Amino acid sequence: MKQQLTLGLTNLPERAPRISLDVQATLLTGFALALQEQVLHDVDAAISKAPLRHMVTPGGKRMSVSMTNIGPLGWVTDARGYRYQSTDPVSGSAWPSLPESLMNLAVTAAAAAGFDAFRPDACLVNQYVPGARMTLHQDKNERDFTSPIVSVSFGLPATFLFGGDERSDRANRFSLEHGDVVVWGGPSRLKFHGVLPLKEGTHPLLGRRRINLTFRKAA
Ligand code: MD6
Ligand code: FE
Repeated sequence: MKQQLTLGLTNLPERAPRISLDVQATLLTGFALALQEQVLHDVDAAISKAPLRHMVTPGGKRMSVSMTNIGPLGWVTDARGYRYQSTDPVSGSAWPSLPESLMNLAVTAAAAAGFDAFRPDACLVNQYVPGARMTLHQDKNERDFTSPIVSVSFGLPATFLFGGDERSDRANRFSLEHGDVVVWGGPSRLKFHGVLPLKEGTHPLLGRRRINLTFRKAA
């Protein structure tokens, strides 16, 4: 009887520790949980130096996701286009430096997915509130496509779309939850991907938002 009760409580649908999204694209479920406290503290500190802001696409659209950067290079978009630069256009100062906790998370996750030599020089911070989304896109402003991208999710869950080589290719859907890490590279590096509008909710640690960190080798 006791066992049945215990089973009833613990028998929730568990997610596999590792889910393959595509060739050399791996979801490491919960990989960032062990490091979350220091990482989230360090991300907060960086955001206080280089605040989150809604950037504008070259076509003039204000993005629903607010962004900032940590590390030697930061991804920006404005009327002049998409690019990486070493300074924050809002302050004119260098982006906050990449703390050891973040570097360590990116390097160990990449290695766990089979990319041993990954050393990021950029970390883009994306903040979603309910309703915010990221339309299908490719990440192709980096100079180095041989390096993977390491993507870390915290806060509210999101539905991630993972498509093909063409925008019109059918996209598979995956749930990204607090602590999940996706590593992708090799033949998957330039696949179209996006995030569906964030659903309403409140996360115990982060409240009404989702934070995504993407580590890249940009230069
Ligand atoms: C996000 N992620 O998860 C958006 N890009 O909020 C991305 O656009 C992304 O997760 C390149 C590689 C991994 C990603
Ligand atoms: Fe992307």
